[in-house]
Amino acid sequence: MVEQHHLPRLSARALEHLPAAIQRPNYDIGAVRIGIVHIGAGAFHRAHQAVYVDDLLADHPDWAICGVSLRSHDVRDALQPQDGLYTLALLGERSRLRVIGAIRELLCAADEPHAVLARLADPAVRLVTLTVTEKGYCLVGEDLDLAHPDIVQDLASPSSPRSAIGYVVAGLHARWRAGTAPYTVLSCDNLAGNGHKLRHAVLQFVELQDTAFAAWIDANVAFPCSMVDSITPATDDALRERVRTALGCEDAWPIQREEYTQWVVEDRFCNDRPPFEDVGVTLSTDIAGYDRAKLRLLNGAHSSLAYLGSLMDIDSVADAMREPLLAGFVERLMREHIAPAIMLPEGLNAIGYIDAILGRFRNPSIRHRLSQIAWDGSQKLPVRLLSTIGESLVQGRSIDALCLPIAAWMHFVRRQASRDVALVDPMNEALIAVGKTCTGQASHDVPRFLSLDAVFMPLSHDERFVAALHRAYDRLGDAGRGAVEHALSAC
Ligand code: CS2
Repeated sequence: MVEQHHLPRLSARALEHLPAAIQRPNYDIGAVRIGIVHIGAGAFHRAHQAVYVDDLLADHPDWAICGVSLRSHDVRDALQPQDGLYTLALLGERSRLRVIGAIRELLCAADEPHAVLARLADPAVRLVTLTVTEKGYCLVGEDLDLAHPDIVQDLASPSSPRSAIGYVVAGLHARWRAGTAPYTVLSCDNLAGNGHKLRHAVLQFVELQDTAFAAWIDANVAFPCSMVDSITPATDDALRERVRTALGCEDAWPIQREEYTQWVVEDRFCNDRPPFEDVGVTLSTDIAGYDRAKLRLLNGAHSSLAYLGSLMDIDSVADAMREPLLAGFVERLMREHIAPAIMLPEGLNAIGYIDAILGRFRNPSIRHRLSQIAWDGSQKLPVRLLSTIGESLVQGRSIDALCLPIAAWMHFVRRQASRDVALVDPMNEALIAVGKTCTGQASHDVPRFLSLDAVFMPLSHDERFVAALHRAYDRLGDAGRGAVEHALSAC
């Protein structure tokens, strides 16, 4: 066994003793001021938006971040004792480590709601960003789910919110009452038209509360859309050990991502904005095309690998890309079935974009587990694959290949249910209930899945879709490795 020496904790004081190869903040972390509240301070935010902010704080010190977790105190408890600092591993041909200082305050809303509300009311805060994942928006279809328990509670007591929407609204309410300028609300989640969806949900919520306040939001608050992209595998022991050895410090929660990163933001802010263009963010007036390309191609391919690969007992994306049948299928899916069915942004070359995605998936320095991508299928499939299926049907295109990963998800749910393994999915209970009744026969199982309106409406009424899904489900047979390979070679 390797002897574990007691190492000092990463902290402001430890910064100057770090080895020279470790990049660190090029500004005084004690001298910057909070201008952004971020809701959902998980690994993706810390690996993506916080890094752009870290790049601009030396010249623009009033845009530091207050990172808020809605429920869990894990991030706060890990990072507060290390002065908010954490290590980011950038994985590429020559991987490197970097200590990020942009998050200057960490709050857990469940434990300290008043501190969060005070920050949101602070006029120095001009921007609120969110990464709360698809389910954090509490939507059914395009609308706010008024039956969602968190929304029910927040509508009943708006001054002590629980949901992200509830906090965004409570902060805006304090500013409206105080005559303070509102903040811009910027969604950074993988949802098409994320800003439009968030705005619509906020207005639906507020209209039930106070129509004058709703009119003020409608006229004064900007909800720009954004597209975020960087592959961020969950932290594992190998990363912790690497960081420990390289820094000579203990970091309670280092994170990792690929070197590649992209952030496209709609340039529509209502109260000042960071000079994002100086640090590599693309500001655009229309980001719908970028959004579509990324969600449908990269994320659509990712979810396909996740479900088909899991049935084949494959561990990671890079491993999946070493399986010729699976890699070939996903490449055909992107080139022949997704790209031709969607409108790409002007100037984006589909061939090059898909080549780059395939290269990123093959990156051998990254172990991105398929089980991580398989989370929240009920939320991801509609935006990633079912939307493309809907458009392909309108265009009269074949949807057989696109239905294979959907059928693989159904078999995946069935398999987990038969093994009594819970799914990481907000619809876990409903899905496991369906999975438990499955027999493996398409005629029996597929209609049961299709009755899950939140996932399949409006497609479940389309006969062509229903028929193609039955075929795909049957094609996957017993959903063992051999059957999946057979189905992949036939598609
Ligand atoms: C992945 C994404 O976990 C998943 O569902 O598809 O997190 C993906 O890695 C990112 O969107 C890449 O930008």
